[in-house]
Amino acid sequence: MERVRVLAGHLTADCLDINEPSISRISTNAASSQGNTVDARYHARTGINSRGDYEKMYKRSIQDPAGFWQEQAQAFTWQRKWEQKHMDFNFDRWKGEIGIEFFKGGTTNMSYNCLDRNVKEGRGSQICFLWEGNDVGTDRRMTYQQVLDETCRVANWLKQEGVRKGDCVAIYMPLVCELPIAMLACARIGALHSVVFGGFSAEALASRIEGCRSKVLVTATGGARGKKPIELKKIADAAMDISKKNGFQVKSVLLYEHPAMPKSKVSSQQGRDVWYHEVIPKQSSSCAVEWLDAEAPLFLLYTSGSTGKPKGVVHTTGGYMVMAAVSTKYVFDLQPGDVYWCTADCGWITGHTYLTYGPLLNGATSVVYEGVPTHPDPSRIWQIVEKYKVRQLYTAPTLIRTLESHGDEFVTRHNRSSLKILGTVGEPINPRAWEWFYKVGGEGRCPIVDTWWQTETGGILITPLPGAWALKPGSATLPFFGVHPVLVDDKGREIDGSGEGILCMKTAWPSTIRTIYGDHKRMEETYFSTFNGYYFTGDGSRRDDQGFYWITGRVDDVINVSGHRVGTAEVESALQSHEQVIEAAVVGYDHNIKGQGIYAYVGLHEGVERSAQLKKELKALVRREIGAFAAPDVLHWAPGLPKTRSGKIMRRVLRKIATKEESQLGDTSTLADPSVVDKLLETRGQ
Ligand code: 6R9
Repeated sequence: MERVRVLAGHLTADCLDINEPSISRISTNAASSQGNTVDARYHARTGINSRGDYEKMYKRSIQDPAGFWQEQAQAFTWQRKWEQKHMDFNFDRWKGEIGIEFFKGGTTNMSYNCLDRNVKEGRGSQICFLWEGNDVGTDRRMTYQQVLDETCRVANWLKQEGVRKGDCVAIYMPLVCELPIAMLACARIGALHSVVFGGFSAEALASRIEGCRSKVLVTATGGARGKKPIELKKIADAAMDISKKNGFQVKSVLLYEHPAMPKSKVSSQQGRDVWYHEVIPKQSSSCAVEWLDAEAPLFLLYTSGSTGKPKGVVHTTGGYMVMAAVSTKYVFDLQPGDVYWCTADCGWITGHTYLTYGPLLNGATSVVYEGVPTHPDPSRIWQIVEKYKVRQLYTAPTLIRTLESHGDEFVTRHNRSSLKILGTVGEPINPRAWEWFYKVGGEGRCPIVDTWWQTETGGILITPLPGAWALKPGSATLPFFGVHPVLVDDKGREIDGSGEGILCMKTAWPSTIRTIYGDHKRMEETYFSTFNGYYFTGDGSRRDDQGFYWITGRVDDVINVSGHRVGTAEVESALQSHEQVIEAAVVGYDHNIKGQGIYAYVGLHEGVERSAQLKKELKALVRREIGAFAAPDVLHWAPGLPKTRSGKIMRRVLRKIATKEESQLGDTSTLADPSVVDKLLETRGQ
């Protein structure tokens, strides 16, 4: 991956009103700026087949967003229709509280629209989930009717346990059908789900359970990913113990027995834990839906930011539903009955919007794969594509790079003629990986939709529409309907035409983040105070003369590891919790496969030996505190950290040392002790 980082010297702290390190770089993709064009032919069933078709609809969506979105919303079942003036938003802190409202006055239900509506429309016997287990040969299929029945049973059990509208249910599950079903069951009764990715540690799970005071936890004995089974229940138990010490007690646990981790191998606590297979089949398979206000919260999902603890991003019922449905339909040209596969886990936003809600709202068949894509070998993905005749395949650049590194033969041995559209998400895709995915994965026939969006945006905001315009590898191209991106400079002034700046949104879209759970002020500060009047994405971007957006990556202290957001502050705080550590600073660096890797500088107390064993311990500590994906790739013993006189760490210097670009350190005259740099260079590689 060839990337050139350009220091954004003009982006200073003063004008941004945030700390110096927070916005420090804009990187640009040198190879892609050439703008290689690829014209993948595809005829979309949505009727959007040219840039002209798109422009017409896009213009309307911007000129009359309320009218546009209500037209889109009509495809769904609403128990009560929205009011005439149903849409409103305020992105201006001077005018008052930040707020977003769509379909005001309307009532609907997500679970109804995903399940009952499909069954009523005759898709009861159509496959809803095609589940594929980690081991070849383990699979399972569930029809829409079966998913509806099971959702009702779980919903009834939740009600029986006292879960009510507005309560929060934590879900810590492997990627089995019961995971999206648990989400749908919550949605059915108006409870918020908070899905915690199965790769998170006990500490991380505990803080999420406490964060939303989940009285109920849905979990499993374990899961299977790759060669070794995952001991989920053990981690869940540890998490509940931690929460108990913190004064919060989970009342009931719904425990699913995963075949990879038999019942006999886990402990369960009487009075608190119940077995899924014992209690759920006894429940009734019908459960009336709770009709909810369009603005009632649907779920919260924790995500990492540049400071502090992860934030519980809240999405609401009506707007999120419409955005999920409409974006899935247009971006993937998804029609009822299509076999569609999103490789994400439900623990991330992509698994919410594009594995669960989006495909079901469109009556599609969603492939759910529990295992790792290279298990038992790197042909697995393509074998699954062949097995289920997948039409749309939506995945992440980090996976594409991994597969590419194993060579073409693993791909070409499988029949991929069913594939029509490929998609990527999570991080900027480098043109080389794009071209490999296009030529080898998609046989040079399938457009690639490089979709840019975030946990906070709920749905895709910048993306190609398949077949509508020629693509440029590395560019997410144009805004989706109803989305109004702008690039701003350091002073928050909009940049016209082509140029480079910070990506912001000028107006609200239906699935705009509504709040941070329990902390509205934090949401206002995080997203609406950097540039007043705009939603601040935290990403830099370039716009070329065709109006195409080229996302250049985060401009804040968030590291994107294999498409997963890791906050530097979280990793630092984990490292600092070790008694032999005095200070720690973490930066991202370019990594061939992961996109970005984690580089940690660690300062030790006087007299502590810098040993390989301690490095191991520290990595394990991060794994335990956050999760394996956040463990530093490189640990650098730091005799000191480069700090300004006011005590702020100059991360730009740390980034340069990490990438061996010390000849380009820039101005270090404001460092309190400039000799720190030399000392760091001496300890590099130790
Ligand atoms: C959906 C998701 C969001 C961050 C985002 C950006 C990066 C996502 C991208 C992309 C370039 C794309 N990102 N898609 N960068 N091109 N197509 O990933 O949500 O986990 O919240 O991450 O991921 O930096 O700000 P989330």
